[in-house]
Amino acid sequence: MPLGVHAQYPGPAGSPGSTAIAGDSSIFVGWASSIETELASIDITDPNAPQANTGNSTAALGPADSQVISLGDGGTATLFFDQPIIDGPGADFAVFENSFLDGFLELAFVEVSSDGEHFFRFPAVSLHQDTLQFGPFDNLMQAQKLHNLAGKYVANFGTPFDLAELEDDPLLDKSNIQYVKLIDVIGSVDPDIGQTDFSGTLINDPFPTPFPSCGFDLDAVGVIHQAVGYSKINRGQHVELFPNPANDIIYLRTDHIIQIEETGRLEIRSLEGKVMLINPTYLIGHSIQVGALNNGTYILYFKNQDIVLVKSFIIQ
Ligand SMILES: [Ca+2]
Ligand SMILES: [Ca+2]
Repeated sequence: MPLGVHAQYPGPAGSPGSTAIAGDSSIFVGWASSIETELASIDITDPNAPQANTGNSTAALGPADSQVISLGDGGTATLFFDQPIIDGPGADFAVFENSFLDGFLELAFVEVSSDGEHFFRFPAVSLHQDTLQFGPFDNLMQAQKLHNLAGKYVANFGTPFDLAELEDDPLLDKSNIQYVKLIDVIGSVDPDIGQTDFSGTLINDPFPTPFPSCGFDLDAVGVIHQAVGYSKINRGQHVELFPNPANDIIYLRTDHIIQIEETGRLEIRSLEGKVMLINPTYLIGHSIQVGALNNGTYILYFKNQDIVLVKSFIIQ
């Protein structure tokens, strides 16, 4: 058993020690406010199979209500939030699926990102056997054999995720999580199609499921710990570094719709986290001299009382 893997994990909603969180819990301080989806086939083994087509993507926004969007085999949904998610004590957000049986669970990997480009996956664990395929009507799955996989709990109960379980990385700012991405686990135990948990075990979940509601059915993502007081321009898509790749000079600028004049602390760090440049009074839009940096990838942080920005760029 690899380091960090337990013999078993918390059991189904309602059982002693379960970490399932009811959708109407006052622990939730926010919900996803926008979404992008890439829906996939209802049967990845059938080239003629249609896309999953249950629900509208807006069903995943706002509080858990059992209205869902089905992702299909390997489909994805990326969610955005009005305020960044931060790493507070214990779980920081929870994902809701719509299973109605403790033994029939459709699973998804969960990834987070600060910049919209670099995503970091929670180390998923499946302790189920990975040789005998679970079918859609077997009802044999057990929540206590799953960890860091969305869909562990039935409808109206969120599966919690704690950012502290992700390894530290200079490209991930746990005080500024802008994006949560869900990737349907295909669930096949055929190694050519299936997907593995962090220890290399194939993740067995009901397969195939050639129905319009195939794959992970995303109901909602609830926020437990969020940054407060940030303006909306902290969304990665509203700011850019130009030119990128850069050579001598780079500009941090906002888009033409949201032009702002904000002063704050600017830091440029190497991928190893070493601070290469500091300007405590940088005004957004002004040039940044980067000619002294060696070729490579760097991360720019901009922070004041209203805004946190994290963007990577290349010097070449
Ligand atoms: Ca946490
Ligand atoms: Ca919903």
